[in-house]
Amino acid sequence: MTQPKRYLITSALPYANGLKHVGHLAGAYIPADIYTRYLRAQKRDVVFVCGSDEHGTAIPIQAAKEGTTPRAIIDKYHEAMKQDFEDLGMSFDIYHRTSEPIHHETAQEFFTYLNDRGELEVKETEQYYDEEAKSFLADRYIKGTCPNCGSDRAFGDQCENCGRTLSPDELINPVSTLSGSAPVKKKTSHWYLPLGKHEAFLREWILKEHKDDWRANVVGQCKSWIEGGLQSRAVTRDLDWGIKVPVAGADGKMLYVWFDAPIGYISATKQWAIDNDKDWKPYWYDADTKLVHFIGKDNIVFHAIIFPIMLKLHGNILPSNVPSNEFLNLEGDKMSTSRNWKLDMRDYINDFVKKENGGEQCVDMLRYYLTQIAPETKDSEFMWKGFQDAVNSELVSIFGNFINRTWVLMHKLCGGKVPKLHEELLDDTDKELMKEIGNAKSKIENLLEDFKFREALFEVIDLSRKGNQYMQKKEPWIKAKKTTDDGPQSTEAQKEIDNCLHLCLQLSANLAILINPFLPFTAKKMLHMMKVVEKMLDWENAGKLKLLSVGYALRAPELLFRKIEDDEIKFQVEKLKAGLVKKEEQKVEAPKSETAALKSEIVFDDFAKIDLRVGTIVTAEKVEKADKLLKLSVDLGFETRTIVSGIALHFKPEDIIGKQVVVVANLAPRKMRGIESNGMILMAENKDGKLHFVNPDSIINPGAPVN
Ligand code: B3M
Ligand code: ZN
Repeated sequence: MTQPKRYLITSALPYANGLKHVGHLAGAYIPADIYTRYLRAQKRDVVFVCGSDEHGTAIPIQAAKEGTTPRAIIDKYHEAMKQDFEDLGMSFDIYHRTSEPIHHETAQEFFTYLNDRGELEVKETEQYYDEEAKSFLADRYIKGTCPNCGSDRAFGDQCENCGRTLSPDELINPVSTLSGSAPVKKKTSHWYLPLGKHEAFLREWILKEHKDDWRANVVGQCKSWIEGGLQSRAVTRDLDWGIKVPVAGADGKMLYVWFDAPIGYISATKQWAIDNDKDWKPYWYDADTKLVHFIGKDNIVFHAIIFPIMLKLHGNILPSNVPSNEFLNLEGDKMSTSRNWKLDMRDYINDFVKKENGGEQCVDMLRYYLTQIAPETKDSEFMWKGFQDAVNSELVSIFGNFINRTWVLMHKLCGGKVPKLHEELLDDTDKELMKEIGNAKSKIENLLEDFKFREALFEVIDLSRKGNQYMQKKEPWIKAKKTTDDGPQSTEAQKEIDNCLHLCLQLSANLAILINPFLPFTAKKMLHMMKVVEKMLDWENAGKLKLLSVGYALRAPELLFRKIEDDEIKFQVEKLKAGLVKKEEQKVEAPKSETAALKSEIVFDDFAKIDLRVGTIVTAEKVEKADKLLKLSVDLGFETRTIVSGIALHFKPEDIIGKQVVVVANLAPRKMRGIESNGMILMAENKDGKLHFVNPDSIINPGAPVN
């Protein structure tokens, strides 16, 4: 593997409109932090940037809610988020903010560069305007009735009740949230980025070059977008909060937040370079830089399609990878800020990390659990009981226990010093353990380079498990009885004890190196116990068996992790339930049947039993010896399903990847040709007998309900 010369790692810039929850942390921050810490331990040239996203309508809306100014909102939440990230060990080289002048200049220069070269087009359209407030209305400022579910909690971009993505034009009885009056249509011009012009590039770059090294969910979503037809996207808005469009006469127009926010990665790098007397340019212009964006799945198109087009037009490098995570649910339900079903980072810090509650070890406990359940390929679930189990039966009972036993026995049986290794006495069990230590490094390294953090962490814990098994087999405490029975000195038994503890100590040093990217506070504590300097944690030391020198005196054992008690878990679950804001009771009316039913009539309850969802086909292949069947994997947002479908005579597998379909998602599984099919895809049959997909008229989130 040839190494790139340098790395630029980014985590999505969170909106400065509120505190962020652990779902965010698991998605875009912890994985990036693990990766960066690993690269640093490898002594690679790496810069890790993040910062607050301080523009967009989310900010003035929050300001209105809190009865204050947008400026006050960003100042408040920027500081709060920065602190939370710091408390949870995120090791950004810079945590910047998009309200800084350097960012405004950078974003404006970017826009001007593209505009001057004719890469943007200006178009006139009609948009909703509030005559009382004298203001064009951003999507979020228009409320109305949802055309889909009839709820009156629908906004110009999305219905809060059913989750459907909307455009302002679809709302029934639109009302301005600024003045409460009905908006009128008014002409306005905006700058657009024509994505369609770049289709060939995207096909080549994503669907060919990166089809294997990017995650399937990312490639799948991009494919859906590309196949769905790439529309021009407006990159400016009529707003009074944001970055001014740098064109004479464009008063009242701001850059769209999704135009400026990713440029925030560049301005953060510039600021970092100023602060550290470095040159920022190679990080964004030199092809030998590996740029990696860590994000959540709702940000995929912006980082994998739109921003890369902007970067290409601007002469910058493109991302090498865009590892995106799916969503993290909480105790069986979607995390939601509006319903207050969430665990804020700040709440975890207050309840666990504050000194009296456990301190830094609790940071590592959360980092551990969130990595173990990371929604890398599908949505996953934060369960308080699961957190307790992960801490008590893995961190405490396996990893912590191994380290603790090693230290206690070393003090008891080897005088508190690293004992000698008597090579002539090494048996197969010893050699096996030595081999495992040697192998772990490359195993974990490969997984980390592949962004498989869950598996990598599993390997580290597994190595400590092997340490426990080794010790259990060697039973130095039994041998110790022998030394005292036969006289204390230089017996064969003592030599065996020495060998066992010597190897356990070298393994402990290795574990400190390997756990460091994941649980940095634990690694630090282990360094302290070993009385060695941080340099030992250099990744190149992993796999070595002479990290601790013979005769070196080590400190007394300290427990690495405390247990999580039942009442702590109970308290958290109750707190969560008590805080839940109930969804408004929503009346759902039965649709009237207009055509005479061919099948016998059913009541609404029968219909309501069927759970229809929009899915995206991610893979498709022929089923052996069954010419009508295709085996599909379909992304349903919350999970990816295998579905066997009788459509092989109508479609070639390669032609349907990325297609959106409607899936009967709660159909009992059934086996077809030995393959378990979990659901059914709706197809319409034309009178010529040809099958057609039934699908939404524009690309929407996989998992969206069809009602
Ligand atoms: N602030 C959206 C989000 O927090 C947006 C990310 C920007 S990354 C450049 O999900
Ligand atoms: Zn709705």
